[in-house]
Amino acid sequence: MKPIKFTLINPTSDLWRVQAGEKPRGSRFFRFSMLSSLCVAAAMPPHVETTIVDEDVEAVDFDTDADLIGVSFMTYNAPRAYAIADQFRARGKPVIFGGYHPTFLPEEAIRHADAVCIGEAENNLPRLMTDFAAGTLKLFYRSDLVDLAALPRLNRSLIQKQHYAPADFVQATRGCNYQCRFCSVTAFHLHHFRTRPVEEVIDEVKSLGRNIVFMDDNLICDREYARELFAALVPLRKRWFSQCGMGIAEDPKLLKLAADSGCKGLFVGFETLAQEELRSWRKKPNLGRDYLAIMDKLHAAGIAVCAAFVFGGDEDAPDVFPRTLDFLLESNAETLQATRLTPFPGTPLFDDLDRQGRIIDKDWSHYDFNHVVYEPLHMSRETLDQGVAWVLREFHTRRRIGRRVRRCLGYMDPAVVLAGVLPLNVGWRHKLTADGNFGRGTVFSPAGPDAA
Ligand code: B12
Repeated sequence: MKPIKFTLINPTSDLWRVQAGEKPRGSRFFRFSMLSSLCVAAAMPPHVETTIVDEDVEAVDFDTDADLIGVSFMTYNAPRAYAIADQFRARGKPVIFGGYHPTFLPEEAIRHADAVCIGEAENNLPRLMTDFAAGTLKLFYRSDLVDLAALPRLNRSLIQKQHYAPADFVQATRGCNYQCRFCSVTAFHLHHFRTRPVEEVIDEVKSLGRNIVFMDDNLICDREYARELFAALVPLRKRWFSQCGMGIAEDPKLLKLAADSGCKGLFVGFETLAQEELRSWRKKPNLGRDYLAIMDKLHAAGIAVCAAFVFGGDEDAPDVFPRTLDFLLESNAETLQATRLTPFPGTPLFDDLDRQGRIIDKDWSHYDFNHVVYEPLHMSRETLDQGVAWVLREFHTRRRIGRRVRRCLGYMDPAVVLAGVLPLNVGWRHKLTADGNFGRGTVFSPAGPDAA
């Protein structure tokens, strides 16, 4: 078959996009995974030569001799994806799209592309590329959920590893069986959770470096599977990091097995301290949990926690900011993801707020957790924006980072503290300065006129 040159682009925002010849901006810790692109490349038939261009790392060459352009994007980078596609198509290059945003809004996306891949790439691409070669490309390629056994091997040399977080990224599972109303991931995977055969995951992990990140949505959704995976990881003596539900802390055997198999850090969606909010968001697994006790148990197992909190739900008034900060400091969360509630297209939350006429901004570039795009119930949009910025700023003062790092040296592997917790905290300070949160974080006052 005639070789096909395929350039696959990851668009980014003005803030992080590098110009030709420029070095990537910001900490490499905030550039990671690239699994979307690597999986797309791996799903291509053998006669397709893929080049990956990540705009966080290098500039797009609009004069490329590629036969086909692909663009992978979520909601915040849709406008940039469309601008790139329009420019290529004006030069006669065909463009295909894939990722979260085109999956949820294919009719919008197709106005800028020749074909849209709806859902995962693995089943769609062989069909799409056959049609492309025959000149019979269709507008939409829709896939059933992919069977995760025998996924094609990834060629990690397609990315410039030195510009990304110093770890290897792998998926053992996809999706999550929670039904959270704000979550794009569970909507994308049609509320299903799937696993790869443990032997295949272990085979892949064996070929990689010491630090592994399982880029899974909820690694312990199937506890039996998690036990099997963790047990198989023990002899490999890796350090691993992932994301999972807080239930792991209340399953002592599973937690011990995770720690014994090298788990050093978990991203945990605490989401909110308000029980009513958890109920309305359908985050049932968090209901009634003692968050401080959960944190203590994870720390006692030597596991660092990236605590994720979402602000701006209908239960939140301005006192939510100091209360949540108190929890974060008391529990010694090692890192923080504090976000403004963002109704992504495709989620039940988006449909609810849209129906209520509360979404006031549909400029997709603002769907980056750094803008307020809807009308909150118990505070102004400005207060929500500034309150989140305040929490982020207060959490990342130099004094608090110092205290946090000293405290976690008492219960964690020092190598992980010095090579992970410390640079991540410092990296956040830089990122928050660059994206304006540090500035906006000085405006909110916990006892200000808006405070409850
Ligand atoms: C890694 C990651 C990133 C990386 C992206 C690097 C990269 N390109 O890999 C970084 C750190 C840069 C990032 C940033 C952000 N991210 Co992010 N990210 C993720 C994460 C955790 C994993 C992505 C991944 O590797 N998935 C594994 C691959 C295999 O799955 P996949 O992406 O679905 O890819 C498959 C299909 O979609 C399809 N496909 C994808 N692209 C293409 C392209 C073509 C041409 C084709 C044919 C098919 C195809 O095929 C793939 C294989 O089947 C996801 C969550 C998730 N579970 O996906 C969030 C996620 C995508 N991110 C999200 C968000 C909101 C962001 C931010 C905007 C905000 C934030 N702070 O997190 C920022 C933006 C930062 C900025 N510059 O301003 C949201 C997106 C929601 C939405 N609907 O838009 C997600 C879903 C997490 C969430 N909270 O809900 N992110």
